[in-house]
Amino acid sequence: MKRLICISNRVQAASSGASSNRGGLAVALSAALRESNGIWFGWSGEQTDEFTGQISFRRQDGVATATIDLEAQDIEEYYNGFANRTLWPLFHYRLDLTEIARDFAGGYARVNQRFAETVAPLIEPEDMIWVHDYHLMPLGQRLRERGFSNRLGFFLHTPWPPASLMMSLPGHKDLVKSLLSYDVIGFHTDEWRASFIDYIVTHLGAELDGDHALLDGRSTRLLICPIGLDTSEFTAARDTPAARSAQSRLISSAVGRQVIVGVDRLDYSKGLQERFMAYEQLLTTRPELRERLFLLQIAPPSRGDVPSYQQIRAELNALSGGINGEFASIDWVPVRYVNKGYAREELFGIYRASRVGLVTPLRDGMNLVAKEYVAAQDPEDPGVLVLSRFAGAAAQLDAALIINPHSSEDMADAIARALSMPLEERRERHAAMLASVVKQDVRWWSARFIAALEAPEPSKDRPRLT
Ligand code: GDG
Repeated sequence: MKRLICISNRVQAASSGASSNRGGLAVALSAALRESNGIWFGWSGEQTDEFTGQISFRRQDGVATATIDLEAQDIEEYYNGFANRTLWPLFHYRLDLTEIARDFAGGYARVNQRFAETVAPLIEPEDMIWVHDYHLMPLGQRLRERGFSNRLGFFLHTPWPPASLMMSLPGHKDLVKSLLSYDVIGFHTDEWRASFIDYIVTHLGAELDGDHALLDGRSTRLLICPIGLDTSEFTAARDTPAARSAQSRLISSAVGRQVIVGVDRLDYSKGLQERFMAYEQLLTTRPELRERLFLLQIAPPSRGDVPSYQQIRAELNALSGGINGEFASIDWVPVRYVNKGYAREELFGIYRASRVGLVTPLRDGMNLVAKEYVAAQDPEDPGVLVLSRFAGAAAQLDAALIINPHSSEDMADAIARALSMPLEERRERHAAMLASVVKQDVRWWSARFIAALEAPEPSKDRPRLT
């Protein structure tokens, strides 16, 4: 297989055991890179006084990494700005939180140019290049402009928003057009791909030939490629002391009460306020359940420099405090709200000890927590996954209890149903979901994307502009 160069905003090779709040991308990419013997290039997460483009090479947990430091202005305008205050909310359908500023757009263009300049000397003619996520959409075009004719792929880990929302972004046409410099673009679901196709056909005049988009003589394959879990690595946690200890601590502290668990980065896309409100609805309308259950919400803070994240944190503090103040008794706390991360092994034990897994984002590209919850269950006595229809994962995990997170009543009904679900139905639903989690795991995902990247063009006659 040809050498693979992965490029993403941050380089955080996965290391099991460490307590962290690494995103799904880190977990997935390390597995893919170890197998392909590739290089992972990106920002170190460090700040430098002046950008030099100097690369630090390391080997982290079996993965070769190459990182650069960025200037304070880059971090503010590109990362905190355009990536996290403009594109992230826009791509999660939150126009109300989308901040438009020319400085942000300028910083985004500058850092993408810097990525292209610094990664260029590492690229050999035969390498395949796989760029990740919304931070680096124009990078493919910047590399083409430098004369690279390598196979170039891009994977979007978030949803793709409807064209009507995309149009609120100044310069949207150039940005989307730049994506068509790639040979392959991967999406988690048919829904995100369909939104993209709608945009490029309506606003760019692109044509479709099967799953290829054609524009200006270039052809780009639009691939549905749902990310999966490193299922075997994750389930290997079962017999570790950390998993056993977390599981038994949670069970013994529950003193017979049923555990409902949520594990999410503290992010407004995850629907945490709506989840707390639905739980409050459950306790209000079903008093017989009080004292017989509790909600454990693990929510490690993320992107704390961004004002909307500070605000959601304050709102969640108020909501959880309000529920506890209203319903707690001398020996029962209805919400255990924890703003810190746990090691993956501990998470395994926590999922396994929980009767209900609540994954209720308002919008999510995929959501790996849903798959982790399924993988961690005891197949003989599994818990029940309550899953938002707006998570990409719902397209695969349709044996979950699928809910609308905007309806507290809908969610409260589903939690009540999950708590009283007969064993046989739990087993059936779990078996169906586990089969999909095992079959379409992270190796399946990376192999599918890489196969598309390696595949020859459908028509050799079609002129290609570089
Ligand atoms: C983006 C997309 C897409 C969470 N708390 C702890 C912890 N985590 C881990 C989870 C899971 C990962 O973080 C979160 O992944 P998600 O997929 O749920 O969400 P995002 O971070 O928003 O990821 C998403 C993903 O990219 C991949 O394409 O699925 O839709 O938004 O693995 O377990 N890990 C540890 N301790 C914690 O406390 N160790």
